Amino acid sequence: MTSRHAEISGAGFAGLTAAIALAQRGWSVRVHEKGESLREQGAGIVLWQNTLSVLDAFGLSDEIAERSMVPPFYETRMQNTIVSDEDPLALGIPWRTMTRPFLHSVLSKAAKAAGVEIATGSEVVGATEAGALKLADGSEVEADLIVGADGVASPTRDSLGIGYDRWHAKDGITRFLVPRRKEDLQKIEPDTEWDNVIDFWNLEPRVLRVLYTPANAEELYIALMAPADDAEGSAVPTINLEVWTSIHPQLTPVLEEAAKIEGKYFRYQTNRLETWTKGRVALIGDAAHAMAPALAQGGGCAMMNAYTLAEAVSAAEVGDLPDALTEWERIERPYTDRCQDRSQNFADTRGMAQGGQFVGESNETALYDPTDPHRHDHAIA
Ligand code: FAD
Ligand code: 3HM
Repeated sequence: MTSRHAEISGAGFAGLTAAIALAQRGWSVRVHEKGESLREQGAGIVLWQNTLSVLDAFGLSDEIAERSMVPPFYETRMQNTIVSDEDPLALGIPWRTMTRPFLHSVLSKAAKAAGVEIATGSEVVGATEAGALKLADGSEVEADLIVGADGVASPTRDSLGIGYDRWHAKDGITRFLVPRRKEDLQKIEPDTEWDNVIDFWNLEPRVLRVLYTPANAEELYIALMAPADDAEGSAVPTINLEVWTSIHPQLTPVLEEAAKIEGKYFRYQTNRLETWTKGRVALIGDAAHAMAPALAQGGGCAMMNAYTLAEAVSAAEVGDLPDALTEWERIERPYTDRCQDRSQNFADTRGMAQGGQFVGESNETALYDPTDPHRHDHAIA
């Protein structure tokens, strides 16, 4: 392949995954990250087959395994009664929990090792269909391929005038990484397997849900969900400890840890774009398809689409890239659209409180394997 060049806006999970996949296919790649340093501020993340297969294709599985977990069960409780205990592995769904800073550090290290140039403190203000990124310092850089991976407020998307519909759900979430405090939790509930993911739903007398996700031996990801119109439940930067421990007293040790940290409340949001591509520009990740996190697939879809994008453009002639992008969107996007719909529906109905989530169509995205050349033959369509 003759030398090809890509300029990417944003060094989140989407931008870094695209960068690695392109570099491994012979592209020269530069990523522009507006942050002064390369880091991911979020808390925890759950990855499934659709992203674990990408990490495996990158040769990163061993490194990921060093600081992540496969919890024994995914437990769901309603008003503190267990409604389901599911083992995704036994159901044929590979999964793994970890912290977001850890995943980000593994990807950024791999990108650099693959020869990707990462320019920090480089803010993108827009793009052109012909194949250029416009930078905040007034300069313009050209490429065969432009990738807009600059998140939910994407300037790449907005500069091209790509419109979108947006839905908000009534709930939102505040996320923390805290010490596990497993022994203290065991003193309170000795019979509980505190290595499980436990989704503590509480709908009465008020909607206050805690998603408890061990991320490794030391760190716990806890996500506190409350309706946006509940001023006490959604209070930040410091959570209302009294309110949260009154509903979830068995989690007091870790809620106390969360109360020491400044949190941000995110209202659930889905964005549906009129197109993911324009000319030589492709949008991936939250720039293209921000979604409610119910199915834990925002990062997952970002990474699987970044991977298939790299594969699609590498298989095409440079002159045909705009058409190749259109075809990539036609083939790959329906999986993400359906995932967005399901996640938004779970967020609207709070249906995950019923437990038993690993059934039927809900598993479609988790089971998707973007590295499988025959994936479209046997996917649930
Ligand atoms: P981002 O992570 O937003 O990265 C964008 C990058 O672009 C950033 O580094 C930013 O600094 C940079 N940038 C922005 N503007 C510019 C600019 N002008 N110039 C240059 N750089 C710029 N997903 C999962 O798969 N599993 C989960 O368990 C999960 N849990 C979630 C829980 C919650 C509460 C939420 C809200 C989301 C969750 N997600 C989860 C979704 C996931 O976090 C996102 O979908 C994912 O981080 C999107 O990655 P991204 O790279 O597209 O965007
Ligand atoms: C991992 C994960 N799963 C579900 C949600 C949710 O329903 O808000 C959030 C998450 O981070």
